[in-house]
Amino acid sequence: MDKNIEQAYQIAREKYAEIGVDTEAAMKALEQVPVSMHCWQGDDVGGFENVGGSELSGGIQATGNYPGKARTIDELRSDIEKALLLIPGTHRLNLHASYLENGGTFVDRDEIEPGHFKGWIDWGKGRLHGMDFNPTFFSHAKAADGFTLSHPDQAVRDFWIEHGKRCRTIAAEMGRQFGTTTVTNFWVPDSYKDTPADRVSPRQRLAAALDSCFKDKIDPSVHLDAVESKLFGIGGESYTVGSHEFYMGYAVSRRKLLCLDAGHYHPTEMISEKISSVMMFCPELLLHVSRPVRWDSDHVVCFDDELQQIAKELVRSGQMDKVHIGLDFFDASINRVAAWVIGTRNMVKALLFAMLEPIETLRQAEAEMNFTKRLVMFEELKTMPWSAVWDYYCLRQDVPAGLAWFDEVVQYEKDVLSKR
Ligand code: RNT
Ligand code: ZN
Repeated sequence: MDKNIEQAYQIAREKYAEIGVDTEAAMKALEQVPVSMHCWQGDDVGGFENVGGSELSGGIQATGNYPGKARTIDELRSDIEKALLLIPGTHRLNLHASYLENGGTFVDRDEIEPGHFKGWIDWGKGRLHGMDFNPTFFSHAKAADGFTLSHPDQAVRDFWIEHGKRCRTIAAEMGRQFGTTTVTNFWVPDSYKDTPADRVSPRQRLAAALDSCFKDKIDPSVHLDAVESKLFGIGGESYTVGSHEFYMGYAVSRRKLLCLDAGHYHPTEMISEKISSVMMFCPELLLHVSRPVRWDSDHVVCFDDELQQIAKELVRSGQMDKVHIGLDFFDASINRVAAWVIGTRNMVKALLFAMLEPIETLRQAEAEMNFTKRLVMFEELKTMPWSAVWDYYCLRQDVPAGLAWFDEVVQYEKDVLSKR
């Protein structure tokens, strides 16, 4: 262990002890929290349904053309392995259905089976805490007019319902194989570019279609369903069928998980503010931690105010067992492995920062209406030596502290990515 990091940690430990915070307990708690890293940062959401990936549609966009994008499942796995080696803790992988292994023969969305994901599961065992899953309701001919589960044509809806059902079967198999619950997240792009004449019917169709998808009961210890709302997408600016109100109501009435994506609200609306309410009324919570810049731009997650607030809300809830933390960003303008590492390390770092909060003292000040003390403490906590605890945690978890992880990514780019 690096002597400076060790010494800095000892000092930090004492400083935190002075304010009643146990750094060892915080690190122990942190170890228990897996983050679900999304596969789609590695290939700009292209997937492997078609050779070379599919053209991205559904109102989401990956911009940039940084060299070295994963072109095959093996390349993607190799990139994920590299990233995971640089992130402290044991984490999960979040897969989309379009990342199936079809052996080179096209398999349509209504035909996929657990076998198409066996390679992923076998590869993930021993590496991952588990896997999460997503039906892919975009980048497909049957979603070309912007509608899937709420499409007016029953045949189109049935196609997508079948896809949703099959995804749950696949996900349940993942949950069984890993021995941890797989969360399957339903996000559909269904939306209108311009003002609709009928806002009601698509929503009624979406609710009915989701009910059909979720008809079969699955043991919650292996599988849970989540639904994700959105404000608008590119080309669907005026009306999104699955709005926040729609899914909040749906999740509460059907006892499903609600997925809060940090980029799916009005620019000044923060998901950190929503977590406490959602957790009161939904059985569990899924997050898509992302970073919106002016819109749902899916920038790499930074250690910014909102990320810190999100982590604090989760930790303060005291219900981490009911929270599933997923990431959702895709930046094709920088080294993609670095993007994963930056965003995922930031998420873990923010959780540690939150776990180093003397929450009882803060709660007490608040209960006594001592808002001065509350603000004084919040401000002082920002410059406590939490980064010394972070560095120490990284080393204890056998991953590089500080900038050293980046040297490894640079080397990987030289040896592997630049040859693609
Ligand atoms: C789109 C949603 C959705 C996707 C992924 C790829 O706006 O955020 O979660 O980003 O499913
Ligand atoms: Zn999302």
